[in-house]
This record gives sequence, C-alpha cells and structure tokens, in this order.
Amino acid sequence: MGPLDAIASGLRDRVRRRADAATIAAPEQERMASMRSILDAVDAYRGSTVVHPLTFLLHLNHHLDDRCTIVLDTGAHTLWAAQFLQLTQRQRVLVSSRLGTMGFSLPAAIAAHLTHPHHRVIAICGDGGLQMVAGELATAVQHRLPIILVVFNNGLLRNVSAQQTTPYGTVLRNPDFVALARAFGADGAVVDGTTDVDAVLRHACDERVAPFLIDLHCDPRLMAPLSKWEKTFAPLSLA
Ligand SMILES: Cc1ncc(C[n+]2csc(CCOP(=O)(O)OP(=O)(O)O)c2C)c(N)n1
Ligand SMILES: [Mg+2]
Repeated sequence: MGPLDAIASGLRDRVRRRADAATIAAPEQERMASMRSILDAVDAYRGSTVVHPLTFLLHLNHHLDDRCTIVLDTGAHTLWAAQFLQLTQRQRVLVSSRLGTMGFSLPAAIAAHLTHPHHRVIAICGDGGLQMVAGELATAVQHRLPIILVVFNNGLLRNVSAQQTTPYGTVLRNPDFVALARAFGADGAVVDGTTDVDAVLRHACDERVAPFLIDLHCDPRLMAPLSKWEKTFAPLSLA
C-alpha cells in the first residue's frame, strides 16, 4: 500500500532487464551447430568397420515404446545416449547418477527385469563397464531374462582417456563379446558400419529367454558430444 508513483518506481527498481532475443537464442544456435556437425560426421562411417553411435541410437529410438526400461552405465556412451535417445514420460531410465558407477547397468537391468517382467529392458554400457561385471550374464541367463545389452565397444576407457595427455591404463583388450555372451548361454550380434541396424534390433526384440548382446564396434577416437567438453575435460593437471 502506498502512493502509486512510489510503488511504480519500487517495482521498476526490482524488475531486472531481460536478456535480449539474440542472447537467449545464442546457446540454442550453438547447440544446433554442434548437432549439425555431428550429423555431418555420421555419413563418413557408413560401410566402414565401425558404426557411428548416432546411427545406432537413432535406429534404436524407433524400437522404444512406453513399456521400455533403459539402463545406462557410466562413460562416454552415457553422454551419447542421454543426448540422442528420444524418451517418453512413461519410460523408466535408470542411471547411477552422481555416483557414476561403472558396471551398474547389467545388474540394474537384471533387477529391473525381475521387478517389471513385462517391460523390455535395454542396458547401454561401455566395454570397460561390462568387463567389470560380465559374470552377471550368468545370472541373467539363469533367470531367463531377455535383456538387450548394448555394448559401446571402443576399446578404451573413453571418458578417462579424454583427460590424459599420454595414454595410461585406458586401452582395453576386449574379448569377443558375442562369443562371450554365447558361452554364457545368451546370444548376440556385432553391429558395425555395414550392418542393417534395424534388422539386428528386430532380431534382438524377438521373443527370447536369455539376454541378447549387441556389440557396437565404435571408433575409439570419437568423443561424446557435450557442450563445453573441451573446457571441462581439459587434461588434468596434478601440479
Ligand atoms: C567403478 C568405477 N571405476 C572407475 C570409474 C571412473 N570412470 C568413469 S568413466 C570411465 C571409463 C568408462 O569406460 P567404458 O565403460 O569403456 O565407457 P566409454 O567411456 O568408453 O564409453 C571410468 C574409468 C567409475 N566411474 N566407476
Ligand atoms: Mg569404452
């Protein structure tokens, strides 16, 4: 309550200037430019020995519905999946969040399937993360769980090597993941730049009583998109 001119000038002092349209649009333009450069890079991988993560994820989007539970591990693949999976409100996404625990996705997928047996459970993990818990494939086979396990196989602990000036302890020597899955009594397929990704996904989604592992052969040089990646992931200095 008070004189109108005092109230008006009081309000004027409290109202902050809004950013102009160009300032508001800048981050969006930056994001669109980064998306365009990623999309431009995708074609180069067609027909090669590696598949671009985006090619796979855009196909995967067509196979997702409301009865899907997606489980993410920790690494560069998490960033790809978080930015390019098109999710609905009804889908459940499980991540270990700020704990950032590698090896989370397979055990979590087992728990998700046991608690929601009618959901399609898709786990997305890195080769490093899977190597930590690969033995859990036995649990999934024993409980007859048709989990789809997608391995971003880049032969690297990518998110850590991104911080190294000299590679140290981050190069992986992987087993043949499909053969490993089969040894456990599951099944699987390799996806590279020559694969009909939709056909593999349709096959993976068939009625089955054991996990299906998709071994995604990825380019180890490829960094996951993350705005300001270069600044936040500059090589660590211990000085
Ligand atoms: C149990 C555990 N150990 C170490 C780390 C640190 N860490 C975060 S990401 C990462 C590399 C993950 O490699 P990979 O699973 O191959 O996924 P990529 O980054 O290659 O997609 C590491 C070692 C972690 N988050 N959790
Ligand atoms: Mg890796």
